[in-house]
Amino acid sequence: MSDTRRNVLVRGSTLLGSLALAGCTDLSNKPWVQNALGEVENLTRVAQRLFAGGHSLAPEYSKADVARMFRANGTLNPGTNDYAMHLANDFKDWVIPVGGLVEKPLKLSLVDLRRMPPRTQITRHDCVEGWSCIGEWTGAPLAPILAMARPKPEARYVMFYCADPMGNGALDAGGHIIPPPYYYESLDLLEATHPQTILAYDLNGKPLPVENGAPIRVRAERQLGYKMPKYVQKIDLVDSFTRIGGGKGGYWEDQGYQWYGGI
Ligand SMILES: Nc1nc2c(c(=O)[nH]1)N[C@H]1C(S)=C(S)[C@@H](COP(=O)(O)O)O[C@H]1N2
Ligand SMILES: [Mo]
Repeated sequence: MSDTRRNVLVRGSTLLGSLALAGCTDLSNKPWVQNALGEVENLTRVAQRLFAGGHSLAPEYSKADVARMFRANGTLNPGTNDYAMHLANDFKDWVIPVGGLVEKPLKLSLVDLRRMPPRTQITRHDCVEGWSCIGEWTGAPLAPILAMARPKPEARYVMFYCADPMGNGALDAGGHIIPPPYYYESLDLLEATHPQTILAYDLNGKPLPVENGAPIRVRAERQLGYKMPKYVQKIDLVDSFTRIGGGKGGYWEDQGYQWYGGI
């Protein structure tokens, strides 16, 4: 690794440190943003080398196109005691660890995420079940977050683990409870570093409603609905997902949907 590259990385690694400091609100501060941008460019290059394709943008719409009520689908409330506690507490203790194959694991609170330079996008959501809906999403772009965590060279996919159990579980032949799987999804590094891939916290200018994934859901605008996990509680970088869950990269993929959910 060149010295310049190492310096960029070392400076980059202080980004979250300063973010986590109470009272650090100066995000327009130039070195912060510029270092982050350098990191993102490096990571994008790595992702484009690993996976064919580029970062063409999904269409964006105007305020006039936004649906009055954004439709909700799938889990509308995780319904667990743990989630109910976080909801009652305004998600103040909701912390998303970013780990796995990274040099610098992170822990992101909602305050951390809201302090990062935001992105707002008005986009059309397409569900495989045959409906679409246009909404305005605001959140923290994932690319600079991953750049701060510094993916190891082996990292290829970003796994998102959600707070909602899918179903009630079952009983095995011996009467033992088999717990239900939780929703999870994955994106490759190319999609994860796409500029329209954000950890969204607002829908139409207000904190995400529970039914749309409060407090944090992924928006990856070139993807079908099921590729955008709601209620995200943990992020992991991995080299392969074949040993995770049913091995197909996501809850719906394990039920037979295609892993590639590009539109
Ligand atoms: N955690 C979680 N994420 C999820 C789902 C879900 O059931 N649980 N459903 C998926 C599907 S199929 C769609 S179409 C969208 C629906 O998002 P919405 O409820 O905001 O419309 O979320 C996706 N992400
Ligand atoms: Mo969907």
